[in-house]
Amino acid sequence: MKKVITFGTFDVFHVGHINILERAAEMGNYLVVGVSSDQLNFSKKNRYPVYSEADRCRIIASLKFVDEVFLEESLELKKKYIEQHNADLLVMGDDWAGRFDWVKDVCEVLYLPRTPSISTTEIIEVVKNLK
Ligand code: C2G
Repeated sequence: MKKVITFGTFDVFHVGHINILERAAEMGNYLVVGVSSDQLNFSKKNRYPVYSEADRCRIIASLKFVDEVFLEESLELKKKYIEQHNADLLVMGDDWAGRFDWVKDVCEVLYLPRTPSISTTEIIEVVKNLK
């Protein structure tokens, strides 16, 4: 059995999120997703997500190719989360390329290409400018 783990905020859920989660799931037999907490998001991006962490976890947990969801409280705890879940492979989008290579002693690390032309930030801007 190959366990895959991935992390993200998944705020204002969109097709780019589906694409990476689906591709991550295809890399193994079991997919665990660490959803960034509201607090972690604030510390990274200086704003709270539009959707609460409870709602974001519920959305991700409802996907047919996701087996398990937990809350990611800190980027520095990545190795601990990987070990706790016995993950064999960490998958991230390539906007994070190289940034998690430091966990390579506990699991494989793979960066997949992001889906072009879609992001939560862009959706927020489009909605703001709707007349
Ligand atoms: N993603 C993608 N294509 C997009 C947008 C996002 O493939 N057009 C991927 C990102 O590369 C990431 C995942 O979707 O792997 C989640 O993206 P975000 O919600 O933006 O996650 P982020 O805030 O970068 O949090 O510990 C890592 C962090 O929690 C990642």
